[in-house]
Amino acid sequence: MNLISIGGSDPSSGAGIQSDVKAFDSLNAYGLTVITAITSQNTTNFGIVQPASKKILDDQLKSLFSDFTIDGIKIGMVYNSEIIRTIHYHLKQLSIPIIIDPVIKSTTGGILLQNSAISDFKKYLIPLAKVITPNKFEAEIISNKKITSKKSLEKAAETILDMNVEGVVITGLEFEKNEISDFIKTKTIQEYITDKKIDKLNHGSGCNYSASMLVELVKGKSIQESALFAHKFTLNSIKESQKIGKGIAITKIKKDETFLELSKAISQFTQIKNISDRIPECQTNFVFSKKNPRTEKDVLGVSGRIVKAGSKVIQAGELEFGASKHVAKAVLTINEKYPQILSGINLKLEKETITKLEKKGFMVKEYDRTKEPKNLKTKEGYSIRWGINEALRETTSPPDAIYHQGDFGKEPMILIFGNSPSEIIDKITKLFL
Ligand code: PXL
Repeated sequence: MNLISIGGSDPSSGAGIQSDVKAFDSLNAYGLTVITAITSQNTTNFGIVQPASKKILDDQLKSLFSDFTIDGIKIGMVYNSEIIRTIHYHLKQLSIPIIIDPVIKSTTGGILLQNSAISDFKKYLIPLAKVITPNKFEAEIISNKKITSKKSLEKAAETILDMNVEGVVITGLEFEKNEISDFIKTKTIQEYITDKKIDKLNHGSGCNYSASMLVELVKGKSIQESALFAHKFTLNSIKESQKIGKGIAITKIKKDETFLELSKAISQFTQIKNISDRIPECQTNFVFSKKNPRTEKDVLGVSGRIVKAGSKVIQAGELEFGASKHVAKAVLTINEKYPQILSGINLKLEKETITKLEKKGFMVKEYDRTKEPKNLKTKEGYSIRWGINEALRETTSPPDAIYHQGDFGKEPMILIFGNSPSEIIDKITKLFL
């Protein structure tokens, strides 16, 4: 995947095109850059801005388009009207995903978009975007509406949506103390993603958000899914941020797709309608293994499991390698025969689930726990290995699900497997929606 970041140079590499190249690289995309302006700044001060001339901007864009297949574009700092119009000229015919992060001011106070350029920004740039990701301050300026409540926020998002974009994500909202939310609006959905706030003043989080969201959009993911991924990616980059200079911390991206993928899928899982009805007495774990796992320590799971809390389902602990025993053991066992299977989840066994799985064309296998050899029953962890191997006998491709009807003191259970957590979410969505 080849992506262009059109934006300013930040010599501290905390934001701007330098930060985007790092974000793209961490997600296995190739990052190309078109520099709109050179800034001088560090982690304490914002210095001066030298905008690129029309001539060099033109030529950078031509050079890239004449050589590479471009799959997606992110636009960040554009500074003035001439730059905006030049970008518009080169991008207006494209049909690839374009994401705009409408940066106006830096955290350290630098001007990234001149006041005089705001009307051209709205007229020429915003309509090129599939998605635009302003923070609250930027959304206020673009929509010309003060945001003081959820209601006024939603109105502002609607105004921006009417500028001919498919989606607006307003990031970094703080309605409740210690919480941070992003608000997504498209023609069909309106939704908040909320997490615990990580209280770290940082440089680079907005850039990380839009860069990671672009990668997901280019993969063909929906705006909603891409935003959820970007939300997790960004929070993680803030969590990992480091004080490299004397001033504010710079976000850091830990290359761990296992973590991000699972975290995103768990969020999706907990939001499925009436999913609490599918959680067994012993609760649920959802796991994702590294490739070629050897032990449970190679398998990421939820330390406190995914639990019922009234009619809601919540993730009751952090994601940790080695956090799951049973579901991890099942995935390790199936992975020995089918190395592509890396993810699994356990759900309450219901007749209806099996009928539906079969009706949808999924491969379902069963084992009978009452037939388990007595000498294995007493050995911790051996039962699952035995059962999964029983169910896999005579299979030549991996089953989508394996279940057992219980035994004395053992709750009936179904496990759903997949190559990745998102594949499992696809299967569950097909089943229960
Ligand atoms: O984070 C927004 C941003 C984007 N681009 C450049 C920047 C900044 C913030 O400082 O300097 C070049």
